[in-house]
Amino acid sequence: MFQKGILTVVVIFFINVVLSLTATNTTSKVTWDKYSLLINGERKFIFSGEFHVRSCLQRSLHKTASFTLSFPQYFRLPSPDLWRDVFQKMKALGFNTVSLYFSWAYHSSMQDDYDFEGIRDIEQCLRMAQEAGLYVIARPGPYINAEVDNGGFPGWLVNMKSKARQNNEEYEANWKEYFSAINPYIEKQQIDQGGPIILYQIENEYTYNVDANYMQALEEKVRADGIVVPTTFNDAATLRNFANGKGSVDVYGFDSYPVGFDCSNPDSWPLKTPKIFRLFHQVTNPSEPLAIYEFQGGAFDPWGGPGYGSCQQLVNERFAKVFYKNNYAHGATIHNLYMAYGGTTWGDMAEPTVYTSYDYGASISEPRMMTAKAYEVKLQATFINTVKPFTSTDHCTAFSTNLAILVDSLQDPNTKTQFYIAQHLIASSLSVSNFNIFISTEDGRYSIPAKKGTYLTLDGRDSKIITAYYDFGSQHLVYSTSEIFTHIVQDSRDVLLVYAYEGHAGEIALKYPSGDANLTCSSFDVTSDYNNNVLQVNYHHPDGTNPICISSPNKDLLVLVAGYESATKWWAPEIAPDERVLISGPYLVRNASVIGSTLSLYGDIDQDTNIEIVASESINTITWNDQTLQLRNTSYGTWTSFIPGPSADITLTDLSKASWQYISASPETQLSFDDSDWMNANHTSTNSPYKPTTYPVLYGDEYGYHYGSLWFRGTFDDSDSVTNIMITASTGTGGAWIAWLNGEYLGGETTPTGTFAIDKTILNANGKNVLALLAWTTGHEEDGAADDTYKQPRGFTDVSLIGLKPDGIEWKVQGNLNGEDIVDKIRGPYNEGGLYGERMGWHLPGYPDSQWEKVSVPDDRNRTGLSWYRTTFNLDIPENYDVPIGVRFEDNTSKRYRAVLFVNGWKLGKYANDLGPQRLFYIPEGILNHNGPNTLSIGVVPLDNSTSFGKVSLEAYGTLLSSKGVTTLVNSPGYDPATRF
Ligand code: IPT
Repeated sequence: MFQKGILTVVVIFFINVVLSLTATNTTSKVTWDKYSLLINGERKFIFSGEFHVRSCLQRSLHKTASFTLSFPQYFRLPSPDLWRDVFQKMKALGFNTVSLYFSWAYHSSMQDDYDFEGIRDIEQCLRMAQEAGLYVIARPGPYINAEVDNGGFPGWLVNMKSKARQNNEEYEANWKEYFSAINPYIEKQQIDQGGPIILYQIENEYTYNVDANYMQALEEKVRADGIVVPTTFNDAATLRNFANGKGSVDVYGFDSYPVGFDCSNPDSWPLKTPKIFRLFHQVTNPSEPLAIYEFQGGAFDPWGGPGYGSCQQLVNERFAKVFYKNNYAHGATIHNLYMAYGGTTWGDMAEPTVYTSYDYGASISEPRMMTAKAYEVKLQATFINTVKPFTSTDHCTAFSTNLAILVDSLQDPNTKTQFYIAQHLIASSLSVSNFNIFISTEDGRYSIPAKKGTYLTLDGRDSKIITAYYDFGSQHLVYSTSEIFTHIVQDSRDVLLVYAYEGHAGEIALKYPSGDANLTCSSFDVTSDYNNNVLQVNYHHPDGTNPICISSPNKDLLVLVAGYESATKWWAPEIAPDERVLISGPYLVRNASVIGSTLSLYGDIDQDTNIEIVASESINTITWNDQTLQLRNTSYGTWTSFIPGPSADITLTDLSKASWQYISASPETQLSFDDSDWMNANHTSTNSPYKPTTYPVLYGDEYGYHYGSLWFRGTFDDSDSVTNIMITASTGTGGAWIAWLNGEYLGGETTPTGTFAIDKTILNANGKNVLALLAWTTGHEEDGAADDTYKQPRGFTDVSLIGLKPDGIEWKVQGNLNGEDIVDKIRGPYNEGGLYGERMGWHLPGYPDSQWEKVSVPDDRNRTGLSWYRTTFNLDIPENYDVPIGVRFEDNTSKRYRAVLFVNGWKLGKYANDLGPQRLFYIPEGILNHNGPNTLSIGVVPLDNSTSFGKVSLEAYGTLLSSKGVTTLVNSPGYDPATRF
């Protein structure tokens, strides 16, 4: 058995070698081998093979380059200038790559019709990523999941007879149409053409019901379209799909979400971090780097869920500490966080399980603000960027003195630098553990920390990377029990910044073979000991950052010892490749540059901020956002200064005092309404695998209406015998529907079925009767299992009028104005649904609403049916301020109503007063005019017969003095009567 196992591994290994050697059509600018990606012919981090590794039990693989994260789906931030802001923030946090989904649906409302302009300008998006200094992993699908409607398939695909994500002619013609439209943009932005794209993902988590011929066909098309960067694939888990054999990709990887998606128990962690990755990699694709193409960066939250605050807590900075470091311990060198910035699932883009905000509890919050996790990610990414040997290591065994602690050790075969990654064996453990670890390096064997009575400490849910046998600047580090943030060369001395939680003991050992070293500037309790050429320094991590100056015969060293909180405030922007300066204090340091003797810093400030700067002594002027700073010297050779925080008085219009226009908005419910220009809903069969119980088919998609609310009107005349109406709707989780008969409210339901006994007095015996049905939909399902689930209908599957003669009813249907041939090409397919106000353009700036009734909001009147409110307000946010603003709804949550929120014509919120959890809706600057007039337009959909409408207010998420630059207004066309009919 054992031998057979070995044989299998060996055979798989050789197959892999052969396959990677035979890979063709790829650019020489991005290649790979078992160690790493090579970009532009060079390993990002150099090491020289896997041999001669003393003390390593297993000789393994890996390591390089990319520490990546998933953006920001450009389609979730409809304001292109803010893409730049998010990219720059990601770069500042230490990422070097972003992974970008492209959404088929976002670019195609109608077959054969593609749009890559304005907010859909992916070329601009890719350029901005590159300008920010990021590589890109392109993930165009065709299927993307991503909690978007249809998993990214366009609405029109729903009517396909054939199965999606399988090899068949109909689907193939469709995805080829899309690939032919999008691939030219991706092709041009590949690295070999000077662009940022280094990898191209085929499909997405195509893991169940797979058809290798389909994968193969996608790859052939991609190559035929001129894609020359390596192809990748993200398996849904460690399942080996398309790692080898037909349809396999160049660099296989997998996804992992160890705490799942239930944010309602935000402190509940699994007992263990994933333990399989290293072994899985060795068995599955040992000739490629270990790639985790999606690792948990947050979680999504459903309608009625606990809200994104809880997801932020579930996937908090502690999670990032423990679980990301565990991945590194397994050898992951392509490590992509999903998401790092979530954004907004605006309009009708969402699939049913998520609501408008897609904050995701990610590192950068929906309004583009920093979180505690962002700062933790910065600590890790800066370490990875700085300490090169970490990117090329073999795995070794290591031991601690505490059975509760698991230690993985890694060694770079070239430099012999070692890393000991310590975590609690029980990942969820809350206990604090003290321990020593045994290390064995070229310097010797040690039990660290060496100082009696001190220990390495791990708090509950904590993990540390301990570095040993490491050369930096002119120093040789024997080991450090404090974690390294970064190090720089400051002319005549080296600077090392280390951190741990406040109060933890730290011990640094440095080799000074040519003589003793002295401590010259320590302002806190530090002891040292020089023995056998090794200087051992001991201290406890303080509340702030304290210096230890070491003057030695080789080169002086400043060690900055930080407590965790203080460490998170340090930034280490590059001023040249691998040359950094250090700045402590600011909310964000976007970038830094040196020209002559001036250091120019750009960043954002949230409050009065004391800063400290470590940079070359040749610098004599330091500017912050182009303002010269007053500098003071510290006794230990750094500068301090002060940056005044935001001082502008920012008051937002009080909308409860504003004048609003009001109109009732559901004429479709009335018997007299003229629906003669509506489409007949008369299909007696459907391609959908989800067949209705009653006919005709009352699915919006069937008639080309794919997004948002849908109206169906059924007219019948021999009505005197109708006694009951039984209805089953299919609106999606969190959806709702309402029925009216001859203008009388029958009921509004949040469950699929409803039965209404019909009071004869409502009916027009021997006259015309109209049953009007409104479906408030929450989008189409995804197709994660490749089984056509995305074709679940939106509309009604069963409308039974008990007592009506067969075929006694004629149906009409109405969705968004003009169906697939959308009227508003600028805002695109997700912006409008089928509500009367949406069809009439009541959401658009400039709609002539002066004849509407003047009211104030909250509006206490009880009313039947839908209504619409409009108001305008001005903003005057001062220059250089970043003040993300949202619209908040507040009401008694027992009132059952839904609302659509439009700002300047853009649908930026779908609100469910009865469900929540979202009550504050982010309106991105650019859509929101921060210096001028704005139009707010709200359609209210009461589910009950009478409902008042609650409070609406403007709210700032924060106030930053910012270097993000000017955000240009997004083209937001106003009302044009010629297009509305
Ligand atoms: C993974 C998808 O690839 C991604 O698009 C997104 O939907 C993510 O999940 C959850 O937010 S699928 C994985 C959970 C099996």
